[in-house]
Amino acid sequence: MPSASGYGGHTGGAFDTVPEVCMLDAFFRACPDKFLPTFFDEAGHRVATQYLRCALDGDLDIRSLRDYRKGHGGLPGHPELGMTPGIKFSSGRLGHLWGTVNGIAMANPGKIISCLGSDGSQMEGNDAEAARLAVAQGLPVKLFLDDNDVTITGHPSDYLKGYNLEKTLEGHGLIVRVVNGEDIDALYVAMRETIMAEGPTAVVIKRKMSPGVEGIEGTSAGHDVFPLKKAIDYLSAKGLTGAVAFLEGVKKTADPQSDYKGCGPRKSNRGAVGDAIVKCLDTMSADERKAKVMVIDSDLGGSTTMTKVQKKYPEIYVQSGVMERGNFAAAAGFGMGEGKQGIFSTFAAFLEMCCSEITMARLNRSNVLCHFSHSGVDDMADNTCHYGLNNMFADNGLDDGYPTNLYFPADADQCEACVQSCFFEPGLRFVFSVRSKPCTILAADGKPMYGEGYKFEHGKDCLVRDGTAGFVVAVGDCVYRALDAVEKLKEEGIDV
Ligand SMILES: Cc1ncc(C[n+]2csc(CCOP(=O)(O)OP(=O)(O)O)c2C)c(N)n1
Repeated sequence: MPSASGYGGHTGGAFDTVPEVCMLDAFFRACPDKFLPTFFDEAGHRVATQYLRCALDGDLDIRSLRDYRKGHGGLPGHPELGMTPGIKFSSGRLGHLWGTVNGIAMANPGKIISCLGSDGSQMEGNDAEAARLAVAQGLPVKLFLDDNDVTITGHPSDYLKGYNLEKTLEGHGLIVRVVNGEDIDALYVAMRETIMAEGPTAVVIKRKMSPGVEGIEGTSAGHDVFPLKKAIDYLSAKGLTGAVAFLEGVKKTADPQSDYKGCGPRKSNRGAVGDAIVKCLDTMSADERKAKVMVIDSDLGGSTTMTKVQKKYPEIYVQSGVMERGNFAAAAGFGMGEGKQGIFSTFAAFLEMCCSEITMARLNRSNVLCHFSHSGVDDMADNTCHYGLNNMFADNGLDDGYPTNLYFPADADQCEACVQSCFFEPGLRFVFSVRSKPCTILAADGKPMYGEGYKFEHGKDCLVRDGTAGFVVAVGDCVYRALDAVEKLKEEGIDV
């Protein structure tokens, strides 16, 4: 559906965990006094199963499932308490739920609490802390972890060698069972045993991503929205002609406003950041690059376009896991010497996670260039947990003279000029971009404002249009919308 409608984002094996959800449901119904009957899921992107449950429980009109991920449809890309009838918790930032589930267990003595999870979510440091607390307190928390060896950028067994869910959790003191998730009988036995055991326990459920979907099974393509053709092939093979007809009838979404006055073509800001970083690296010798620059991602290198660097200069690129704090700290550590720099990237929403590490990087006088993409709310089929609302948190130091600069360029041209200008500067530099493609800002003469000949000047405001009746001040992707408004007002004789 999202692929057909154009609403993007990760749905991540949305229905892969249905076997364990059905069994948990049976346990909840069989022994209602023993369980808190909530299907907590720390991998919030699998929310489609949650919505299906809401509909089956009668909380949600089944027809509304067609609005999944649609703007204002009430069924966003991650569960959000209070937004969708029947949803009982918020999730969507990986690694943020197990700790909460521990507290819920403490608040509900005598009840067993379950938490679905994933190999991606378990990479977050928070889960290690939650594991220690659950073991120390003997909490009856039961984890069912979909270990499909797939995250957004690939297979953890390739890029995060040594990562092993079973050993990690056992090391913390949990009793762990490992099972093939597609062997339903074995899954039942493991789930029953883990429920019957005392204290915190886990079942590591091995299965391929999107089992049974030809061309997608076992690949990270299953994490994203399915290409329409693959979905149609899958449904057709099962004879589900009604579903196929529905999908074929879904219309692509588009910005209802097609023309922005004073603006040129849309170009990707986040793509421009990746391109500009590559161009800056091009100017260095191979030895210098290797000695002075380290680029690290957090399983979102494709989205933040840092994979452009990975493709051209793999020797300075570290493909890393869903571990923003540790990855940022590594970038800061690498960038601790004069002339050295670490380059870090993820979504702007997750900047909030790194605030303390940013403070310590500042105190260590590190040189870090960060690209926080998907800032704000523009073109996001996601919801509050994925909005990049707190970019200013990066500017969280005292005015101690150590440079910390935040840049939110207006269009792709300015992005490129901005990165070129700050790349070789010392200190902490944060470049923000959006998911969608903003329009190019045109000068009053109709030429690109930040095109050829433009030089980005740090700390200097740009006058896009002059006027006499008042001011409009805008930043980032707001500039092209503000320019459109200014041009329309000028047409009406209001000269702002
Ligand atoms: C804190 C945080 N960092 C990054 C993301 C973006 N993200 C969403 S899903 C995902 C990978 C998830 O892998 P996994 O949980 O194993 O899901 P699967 O691919 O198996 O569906 C990432 C990095 C996020 N939601 N939260």
